[in-house]
Amino acid sequence: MTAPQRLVVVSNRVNPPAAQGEESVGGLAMALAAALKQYSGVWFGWSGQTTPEFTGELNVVEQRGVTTATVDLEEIDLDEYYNGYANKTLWPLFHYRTDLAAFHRAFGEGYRRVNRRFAETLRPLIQPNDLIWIHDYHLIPLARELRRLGVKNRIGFFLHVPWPAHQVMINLPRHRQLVESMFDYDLIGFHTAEYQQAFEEYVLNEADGVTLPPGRLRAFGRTVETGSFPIGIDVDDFARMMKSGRARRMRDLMTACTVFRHLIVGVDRLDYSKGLEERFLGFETFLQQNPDLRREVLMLQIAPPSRESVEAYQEIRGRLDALSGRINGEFADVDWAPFRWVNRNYRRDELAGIYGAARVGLVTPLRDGMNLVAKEYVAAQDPEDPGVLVLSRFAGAARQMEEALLVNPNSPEDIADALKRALSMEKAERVRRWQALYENVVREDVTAWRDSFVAALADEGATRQGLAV
Ligand code: GDG
Repeated sequence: MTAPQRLVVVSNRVNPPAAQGEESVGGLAMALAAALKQYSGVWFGWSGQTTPEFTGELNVVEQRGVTTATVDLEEIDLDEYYNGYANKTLWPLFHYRTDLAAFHRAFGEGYRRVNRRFAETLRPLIQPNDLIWIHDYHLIPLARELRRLGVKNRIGFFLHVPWPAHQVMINLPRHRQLVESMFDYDLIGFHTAEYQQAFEEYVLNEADGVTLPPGRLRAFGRTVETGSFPIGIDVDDFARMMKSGRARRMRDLMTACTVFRHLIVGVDRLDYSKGLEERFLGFETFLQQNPDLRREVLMLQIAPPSRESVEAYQEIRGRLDALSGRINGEFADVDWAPFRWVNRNYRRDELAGIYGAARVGLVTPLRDGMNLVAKEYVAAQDPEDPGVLVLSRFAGAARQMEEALLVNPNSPEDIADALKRALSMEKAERVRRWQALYENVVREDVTAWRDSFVAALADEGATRQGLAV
């Protein structure tokens, strides 16, 4: 594909992929880096560092063919914007945890300030024909700030988390202002049609909006195009990784330590949205209800810590430590324990090996924009003898992965039933379900996601209407 335009990617953190063999940062970073190579351009965001006083000084680096431009933020920005409005207000709210959402004016001010700072720092890098692609809930009002500075380029936004139902969204103070700022984009992408519809419902109900088919919404005197673009994994890279020495060794190791037993695996960032407590209770219920199967399973939950400076994340760790201890205390024997709870980060190739050795992939978030672990688990299976994916119906991935065993992640009994069913499933059914799942993982991979979004954003036929610039 020849691409005349440059792409400017903006996200809170900038993570170009590491060189082959090193620990890499995941499919999304790979896809964005690949997009930048294809289109040329720049990836802009926060450096991850703080500075006593914001200067807007850019650190521009060429890393493995990708140009990154990063900026330091002040400590107060970190508190109010990143740990504050992004991770204590929007993240819990968009994951339906209104009980955990903190609403402080200072957070909102910090969020606006950082979005303004990002816009002012980014502005000089933008050339007239660039496509600008902004990512995620940290940067929702960035287009508005860029428009204020006179930027007329096409700007797209992709939301990696769910867009919540209307009644949940209106818990946010000044929700209308936030949504109004989204009408400065040309294109807004969601993972699923359900989130897209929830956004539309908000706009129709709260902003007297109207729908203008296909996929267009008019409100606040402006028109925006919306679409669903389900993100996927880098299937080719994953297949290469599965063949690596480290993946094979890890697979062999896990197979060796589960002789005569089936491995059930969960891999998640340690986050309350991932349904870990309910999952642990589901496994405990399974052990209680199936004494005859107890010695036939080992559950491994890998959960590297994340966002450790947010209190809700510290608290969940304590509760999970206690629960895992209780499960092993209740069911372990002198020569055997049913549960392994591991709080560290593994290399991606090692994770691939672990997935490959597991008879069950247990992926039960209470809410999740998409969930890439479900797709990685499927990609890692042996086509001749695949394992079974047990998946929350509240993950965006459930919309594409209906051949998984779909469960209500809030119900330990539902999880226990699905585990029993997965463990006793005949090979023919496992193969049939896996084939359908794998087909989808391959078809809707990260390249398809990237290309369909960029094509929609670049679509010259879609002219911006009513922009306030
Ligand atoms: C957000 C949305 C959406 C996990 N542990 C380790 C490790 N991981 C990797 C997994 C997977 C990634 O992290 C997690 O991706 P998810 O999609 O499951 O979840 P979030 O981090 O919450 O991502 C989500 C996604 O954005 C993309 O739009 O799907 O809904 O919440 O790739 O493998 N990677 C390594 N070591 C670990 O220990 N290396």
